[in-house]
Amino acid sequence: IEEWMQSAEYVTPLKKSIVVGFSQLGTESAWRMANTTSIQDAAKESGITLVIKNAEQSQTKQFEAVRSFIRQKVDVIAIAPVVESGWDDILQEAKRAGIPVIIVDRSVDVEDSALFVTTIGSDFYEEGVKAGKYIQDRLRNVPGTIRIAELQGTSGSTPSIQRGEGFRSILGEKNHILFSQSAPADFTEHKGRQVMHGFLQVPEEERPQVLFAHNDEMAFGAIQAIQRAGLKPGEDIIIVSVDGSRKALQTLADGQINAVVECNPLLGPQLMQAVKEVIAGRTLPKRMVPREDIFTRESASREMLHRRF
Ligand code: GZL
Ligand code: ZN
Repeated sequence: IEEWMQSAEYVTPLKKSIVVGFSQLGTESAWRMANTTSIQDAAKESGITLVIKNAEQSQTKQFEAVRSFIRQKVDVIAIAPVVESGWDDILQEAKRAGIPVIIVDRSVDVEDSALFVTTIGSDFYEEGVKAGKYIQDRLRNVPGTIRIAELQGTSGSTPSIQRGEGFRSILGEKNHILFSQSAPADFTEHKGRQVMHGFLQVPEEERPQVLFAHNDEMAFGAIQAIQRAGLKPGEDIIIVSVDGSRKALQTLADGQINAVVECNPLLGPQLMQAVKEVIAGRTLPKRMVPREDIFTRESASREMLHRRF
């Protein structure tokens, strides 16, 4: 074997690095930035070339990104889909080009699940259930009707649909629970503040006693609106949010938020592992879910020590 490797016939196989085209949906939150960083770092550590395009919340820009990856003949396409619907045609184009697709974070709602290899992302329904159970425990012996306000994420996105469904699976049917106000605020602080301000333009007896914000940024915006109305966030209005950014855990420790449901953005290592397995021709489970927790004031400071975002 030694002589053969010395001979002219033996050509060192060029270690062509795998190329992944990733359509990231935006830069709207600390969660999203941490998700992007995790994927970039994991690509570097794996020696995988990552081509990343930011769609700024536009599904059309995501389609354009996928088409550019097809033209570039990347090895694998990864997509964090801004909304669930409308993906069948573009995923058919990737399939016809023979390029495997991995869905990251949120899900796509397509007729044929063979259009993607796997989806790596949180169980958003479970996150909603955790938030609902926290409120249920917190309000166990509070008399009378409880009015709940809800700041929803991007309409039609998996986290917004499923966090709302999970939350209602715990609190929906109760007769003394009233979902007094519920509206989308796009997962941003600015919209969270605007929509919460609107929620508070009611007579005192119609004011919500609970706010479920589908992510930290909308909770931060709501806190500003609540304070501007002369109320105490975390006391006059019980607030639960989702994600678990460092800033949210600090706000939790300060008592302005009452519980934060963890949503893990660090999907990079799982994504790159899945890419290698796809390239190696192995079959993958259709769904991979990261482990997640819920934080309260007691656990905030401990969790702060090893928060990555
Ligand atoms: C959840 C992710 C959501 C975060 C928001 O996995 O899709 O989008 O909860 C982000 O912060 O905007
Ligand atoms: Zn932790």
